[in-house]
Amino acid sequence: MMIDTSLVAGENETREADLKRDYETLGERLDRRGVSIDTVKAKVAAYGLAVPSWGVGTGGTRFARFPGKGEPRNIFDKLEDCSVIQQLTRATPNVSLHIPWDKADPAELKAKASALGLGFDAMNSNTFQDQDGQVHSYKFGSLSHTDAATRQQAVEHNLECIEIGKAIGSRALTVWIGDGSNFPGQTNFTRQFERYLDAAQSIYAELPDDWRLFTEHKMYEPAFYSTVVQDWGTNYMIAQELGEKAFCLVDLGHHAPNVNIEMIVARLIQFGKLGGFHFNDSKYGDDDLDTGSIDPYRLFLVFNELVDAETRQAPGFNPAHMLDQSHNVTDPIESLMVSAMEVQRAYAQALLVDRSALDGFQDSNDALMATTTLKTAFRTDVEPILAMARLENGGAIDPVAAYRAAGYRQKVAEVRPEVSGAGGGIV
Ligand SMILES: [Mn+2]
Repeated sequence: MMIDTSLVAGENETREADLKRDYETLGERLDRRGVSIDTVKAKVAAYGLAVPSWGVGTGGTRFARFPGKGEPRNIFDKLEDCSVIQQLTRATPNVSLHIPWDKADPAELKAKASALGLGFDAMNSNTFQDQDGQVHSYKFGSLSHTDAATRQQAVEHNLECIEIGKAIGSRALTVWIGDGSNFPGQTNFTRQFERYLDAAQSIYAELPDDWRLFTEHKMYEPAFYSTVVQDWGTNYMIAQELGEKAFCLVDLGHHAPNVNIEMIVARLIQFGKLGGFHFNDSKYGDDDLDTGSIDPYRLFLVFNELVDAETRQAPGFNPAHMLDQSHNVTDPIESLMVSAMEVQRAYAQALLVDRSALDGFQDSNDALMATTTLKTAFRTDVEPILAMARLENGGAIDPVAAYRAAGYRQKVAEVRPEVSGAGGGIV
């Protein structure tokens, strides 16, 4: 354990009596609505999502990056930071690695993770930037590049990610490419997508039988005129073309403003192609703000679709859940803890929706009562449920307070030298 367990116990002791009262009061209120608080708590306690390894470093924009103190120096430091998030929230048992940023001896990765009580989620490949010594550049694309050797290099990188993933116990590969164009006429849309599909098929062909391939769409950036995998329609076509192990990954920030994401989620569930999520939030063009920080109602509406599918046991429904956000002005550990709890909150609220009442209002076209049914669930303060689930799982009632009291960041800053602030972009 990275944080002293007696410190966490001491922090919890000061809050436990209040929490018990709040939990009992909420339990009575939910009881009147025919909901068992313990059932909801058990589901929340069993819910886990993955933390991206790159999330624990301070992010930046294309203008600048302002590094924080005690940033992780390598994947092993990152795993330690991830384990702090899991220790205090009990919501993030898995880490999602990014290759080549996290490249290390798989045996050492596995040993470190299991010592920290962590597992590994989906592998993430990177063909959106060039690495030192790389033979072919991705400046003009990777899997959809006009040059066959460049495409082959990108395919081989993805196959390497699968190999590393097999060695550390991952069972999914997430592919996001930055391929696209910046000028009308720069590329032929059709031929470019044909090249992409051909390359993606070469990756898919090598996917182990018990693995899933997630393709992730993004409307724009780094390409600003057109993007090869720009929306869920194209993403769905890819999953259809590739086969039954291919699924669509929905990153909440990768859509145009006002797009009805929860409806996209419903469509992908209906046709058995929802692979999973990258949770974050956005306001204008940024796709990496903290989950639930801008529009928690939208997050709830997404979870409303997920709980609907879970309740009716939609065929093949098994989405992967991961945070994917960039922390520029906060301590990444604090942001990831709060975001993981926001995801759990949306899940708990969605579990409170009176589904048979909602069905009735929908069937009788009572729009007002249907939407009120959702609002009733959303307005419920489920914090006592989340906090009790954390406490009973060995976490902290108030993770941020416990983290600050432990002085973890100050401690690691003593051994981790300050990282250069030069340069912008993703780190
Ligand atoms: Mn993403």
